[in-house]
Amino acid sequence: METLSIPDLINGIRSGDKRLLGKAITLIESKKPEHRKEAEELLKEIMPFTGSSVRIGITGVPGAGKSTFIESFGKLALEKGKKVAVLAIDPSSSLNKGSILGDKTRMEELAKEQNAFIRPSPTSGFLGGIANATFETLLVCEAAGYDFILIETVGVGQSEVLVADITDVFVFLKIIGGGDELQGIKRGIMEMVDVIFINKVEDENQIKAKNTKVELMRALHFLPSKEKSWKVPVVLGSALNKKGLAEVYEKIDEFIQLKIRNETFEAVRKHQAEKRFEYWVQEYILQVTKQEKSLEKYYKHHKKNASDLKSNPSTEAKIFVEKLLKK
Ligand SMILES: Nc1nc2c(ncn2[C@@H]2O[C@H](COP(=O)(O)OP(=O)(O)OP(=O)(O)O)[C@@H](O)[C@H]2O)c(=O)[nH]1
Ligand SMILES: [Mg+2]
Repeated sequence: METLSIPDLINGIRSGDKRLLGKAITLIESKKPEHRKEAEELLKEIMPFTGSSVRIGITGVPGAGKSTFIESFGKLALEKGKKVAVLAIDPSSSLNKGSILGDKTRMEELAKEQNAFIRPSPTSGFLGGIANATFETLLVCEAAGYDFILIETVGVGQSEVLVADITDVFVFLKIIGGGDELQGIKRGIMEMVDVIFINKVEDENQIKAKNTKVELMRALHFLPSKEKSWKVPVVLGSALNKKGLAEVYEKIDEFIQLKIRNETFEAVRKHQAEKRFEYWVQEYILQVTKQEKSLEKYYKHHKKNASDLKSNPSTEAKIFVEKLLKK
């Protein structure tokens, strides 16, 4: 790896050099402690240039059309003079299965654009977890001047929660049929969404799509509203044929404006940052522990006591932390 000073890297990022942006992200994703140190330095320096993008999470069952939607939506944003970065979050990724660059074809148009940047999901196992790595990547993209950061959830399960912890607006892509009308509701996604897009609505399934919309609206009606005065809109369209995307764009804009008026935009971001702080405190305690043999021995000892199922894990944790503090 070529050696670049952190100031060089920052200048490169700020001047729109995508290659150096990629390098900075690789640094963030690195497991090596010395890289982490550099990453911290980089993040510290770029903080003043972050915060100004709209952070959008996109979820939906596999095959719902998330990547296609991102490509079409991204191009629309580019037409409006915006810069677009695309990231993916995949809590299960250890191999490169199904992540956004795994199938290049679906975003290749966007990837060619000067004002677009696409980064596949990081692989697991690095310091800080997937959500934190994705968040830090998002920060560097903001410092590079991207106006929209689109994050595709890959895989099912906790990815929605992870993405909700780092974004401002959550878009749920729904497809008609397959008896899955209530799927999102069952999985608790309906409580998290801000905008719903029913995708693949084309000539032959207009009526079905309208029925799905009615059902969704009915379901939404029974849920407490997440944002004061916001009625979750259900937009019909086709990501492939670029239908309905302008409406989603508008709804996202309206939603962000409302959050700013309600003073929840910044409040939510602050709350998210607090959660990350708490996470990192735990992470660094573990790191300090691993650096010192005697501490690591205690750590393993108390962990073992807990895993023997005879002692209360919280008691064991407390004893360990007390020992740590005495050090
Ligand atoms: N007819 C039609 N097909 C679409 C539309 N949007 C996406 N597709 C197709 O649906 C398939 C899946 O699309 P993707 O965009 O890869 O879906 P995804 O949700 O990103 O899938 P995963 O990342 O694998 O979870 C592809 O064959 C797309 O061409 C649409 O609006 N209409
Ligand atoms: Mg995809």
